[in-house]
Amino acid sequence: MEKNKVKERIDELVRQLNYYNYMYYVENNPVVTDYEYDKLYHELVELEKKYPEYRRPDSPTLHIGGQPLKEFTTVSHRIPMLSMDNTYSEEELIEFDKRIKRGAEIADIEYVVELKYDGVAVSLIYQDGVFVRGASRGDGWTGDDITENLKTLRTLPMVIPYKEPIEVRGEVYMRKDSFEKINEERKRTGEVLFANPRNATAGSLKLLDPETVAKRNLQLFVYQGILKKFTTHWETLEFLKTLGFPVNPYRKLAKDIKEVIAYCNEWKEKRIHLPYNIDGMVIKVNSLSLQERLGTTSKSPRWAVAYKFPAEQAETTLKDVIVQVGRTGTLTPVAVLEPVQLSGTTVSRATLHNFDEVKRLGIKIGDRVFVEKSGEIIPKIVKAIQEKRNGTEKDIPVPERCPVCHSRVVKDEEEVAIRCPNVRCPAQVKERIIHFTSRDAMDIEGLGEKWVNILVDKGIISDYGDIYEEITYEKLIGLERMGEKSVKNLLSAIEKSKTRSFANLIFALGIRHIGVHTSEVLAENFSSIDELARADIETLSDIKEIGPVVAQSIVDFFNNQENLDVIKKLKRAGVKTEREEVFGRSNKLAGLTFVITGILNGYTRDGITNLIKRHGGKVTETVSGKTDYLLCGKEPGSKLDRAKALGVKIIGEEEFKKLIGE
Ligand code: 0OW
Repeated sequence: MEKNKVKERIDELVRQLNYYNYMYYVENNPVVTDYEYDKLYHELVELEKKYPEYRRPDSPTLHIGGQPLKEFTTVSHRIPMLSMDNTYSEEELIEFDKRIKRGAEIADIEYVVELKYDGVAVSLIYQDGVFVRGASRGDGWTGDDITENLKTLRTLPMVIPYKEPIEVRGEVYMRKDSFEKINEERKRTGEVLFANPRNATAGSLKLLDPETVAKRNLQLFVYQGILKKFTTHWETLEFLKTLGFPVNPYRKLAKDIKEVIAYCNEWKEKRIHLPYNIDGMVIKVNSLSLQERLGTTSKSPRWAVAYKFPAEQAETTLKDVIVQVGRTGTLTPVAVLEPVQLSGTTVSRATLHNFDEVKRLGIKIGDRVFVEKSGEIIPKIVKAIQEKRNGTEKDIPVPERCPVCHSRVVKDEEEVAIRCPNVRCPAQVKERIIHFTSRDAMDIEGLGEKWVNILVDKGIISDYGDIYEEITYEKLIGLERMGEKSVKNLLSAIEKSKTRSFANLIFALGIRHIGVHTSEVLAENFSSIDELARADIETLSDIKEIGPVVAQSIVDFFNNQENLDVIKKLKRAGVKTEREEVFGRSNKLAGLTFVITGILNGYTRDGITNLIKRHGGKVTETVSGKTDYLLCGKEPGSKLDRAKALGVKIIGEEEFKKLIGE
């Protein structure tokens, strides 16, 4: 294709794909199938690779995220990003309205009422219609330059059909379902959970690697446009929508404060049906010239207020505080409550997150307390009702010793958590072995929580190295509910686990902060456990995606003699502690392109991708004429139909293993 045809094709593809994205993400109304979209997207990626000079600043391929930063630069807001005064009742709203009328000496004030998205405020600057800078609100005057991270938001337009300088402000937020999914993944990989979608959003925008941000499925609603074109806020929002910005459809032009109050009450009930959290409503004077005249105080505008919904609260008694010890030794206080009804569920537990929180709340055992379920999934204690104390309440001491093994606890300087440092603590021993045998680790069928607890309590195993040396036919057959068949199954599952992939083994070790993905990154960069154990902080930090906290955690793990002793047991038992490719990186798949669909038995998606690459093959997302093999697992997706239609060879896991001589 000659050059000008290529440029035309790229322009056409970008226009089409951006329109499909807008309809899918902003209007929630997809106009093409995923496969149609993938095909065009794949064509654009290939053309941009061949003709980088024609890559456009508004190309949808920019949403995948650029290179990781070492740190954020600080930028200042030309106009400070102020927060708002809060109101909590109709009376306060009426008071606000009276104040405006006095200040403006006008009898009738028109307001715009918007939802108050519970996220993180950002500023977006466009020059000549191109997104050039994105910043966090920070303290209102200066914030972090998070342009690269914001480019990963599918709902943020990279280019707009407006060439004058314009700044747009909005709220980045996370949908409730994305929040659930991310916390499930973090639970599986032993990472600290996010308390609510807002924290998850703030944590995600603080990441230095945009590719990781892109996986957090962050969304955006814009709520303000700073440009000299209109006389009212309402027109500005309408205009922003025509430029392609995601403007929330739920907003009201209220002719007086009565209509404002009615709209707020309407949403107090309706908000639980929204796919994202709102923590109130925002009320703004509609006239921009009146906004200008009213001006701002040092921290907030006089022409806007937030109306906060009263969070669902209930009163009950704090009966006890128990301390849970997790796999990595973290001690977490949990409140045991007198069961109470709260937004449709019976609540008898509330998380206290950590002991700093216990101190901040100043709660005592026996207290009457208010519990609340606002954005969080797990209810939290908001305050102790001190005036109801009768002197019998008991202080909650910060534990000096682990409740399970009585070792002296340690406090992590960079975290508020306190931990039991004893790797032999029974609570940690059990949690670590359960983690070791779990699906994404060594995947030992039949050795889950129940049997690990039995075998540890009977003193048969005390670390995951013992699994291979101490679990014998004789010891098992004597246990109740362990018949001949299940003994045989368990022993063969243990045997089979010795050849799990190197990445699975790294994950199975249970090093703090190391999840499934980081394990695969490490498996890519080190060829054996010994080599990983020798790595120092610099070597580890040089690896993309390995930050200083993770690097330190790895070094600490291998500096602990107990851990090295357990690894010796694994080696003695013949567990593979080297990367597969040490048994032969090959060119068996050189020049071959694979697409993967469905669930594969022995591999995660990243694992199989890396394996194909190690044997010289290529992996792409969409089936096309260039695809040599479709590697098909259980419950294949639409790619299977596509492969059949194109006559692409379809193979399963076994044929694939033959291809690489496994
Ligand atoms: N979170 C929101 C929201 C909104 C600004 C304009 C000047 C003062 C408030 O939904 N819908 N509208 C505004 O308007 N602000 C919002 O959130 C604020 C921004 C900074 C702190 C809050 O998150």
